[in-house]
Amino acid sequence: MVKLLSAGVLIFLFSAPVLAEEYEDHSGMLMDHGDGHLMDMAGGMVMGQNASTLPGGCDSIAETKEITVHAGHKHAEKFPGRMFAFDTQEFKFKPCTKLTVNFVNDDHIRHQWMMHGLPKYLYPKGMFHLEVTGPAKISGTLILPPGDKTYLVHCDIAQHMEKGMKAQLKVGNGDGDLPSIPGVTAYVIPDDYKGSLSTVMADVLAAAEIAPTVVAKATEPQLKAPKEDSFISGVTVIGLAIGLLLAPFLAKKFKGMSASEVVATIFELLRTGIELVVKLLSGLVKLIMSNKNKILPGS
Ligand SMILES: [Cu+2]
Repeated sequence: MVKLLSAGVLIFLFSAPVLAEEYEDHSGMLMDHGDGHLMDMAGGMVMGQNASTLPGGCDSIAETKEITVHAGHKHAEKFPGRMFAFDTQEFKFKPCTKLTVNFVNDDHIRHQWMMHGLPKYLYPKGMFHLEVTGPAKISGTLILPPGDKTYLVHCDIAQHMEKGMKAQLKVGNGDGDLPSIPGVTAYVIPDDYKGSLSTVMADVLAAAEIAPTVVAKATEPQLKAPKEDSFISGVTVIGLAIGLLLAPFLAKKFKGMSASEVVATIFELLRTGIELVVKLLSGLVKLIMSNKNKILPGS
């Protein structure tokens, strides 16, 4: 019983730090660098902060709103094929709203809330931007411009928007929808889930079995090719050799395939072939290098 209890206590002690994720709050740590640019030493950043200057066309602040937006991998789980996402993909506010965004980064990497297309006389580069390495919170305030317009909100860290961290913020009625907003609008490049992993792997393995002989035979004519500039170059010979060798195999393989499937298969075969050549070459280089190292100390 005592053993069981102590085991329970141990499990609790070890799981406590995992359960209670510490979120660093950057709001009180920021230093004002002017022009709405705030930073702290821990990597938190706010750009385009504006809590007081009315954009042209706004007579007064229409509304004061505050939102909390989470960013992280777990919010993308409901969007097949996406890696990152905000917890909300669409926002709507009245023109001239004073908006405070509390940005919570749930991941252990860097994320941004970056809004584009704002008037440049008020927001540097037309951006309002919150950025922090998580898990952490950071807050910023801006005053939305007048008029109906849809603004892009995204994370600009490489590939994070492409992988799902994209949203739209409509002021008034907005002026349309942006593409590839997870759960809101259609993807510009839809994911292709045709074929299971087992069929894809079978193709790769089949290609790998054929590739060695192709590479071995294709390199032969190149070695024997004459050095003078002839009409049929070494490259042509290799191309012809590969083509001739592959033709019967491809004809069989491509039976009943659509054009796009044929192209995909060709590229897959090429990739496998190139990978094999690279592997052979790097193996050769390693071999030469290791021999050199053996000889040098002795000589
Ligand atoms: Cu990100």
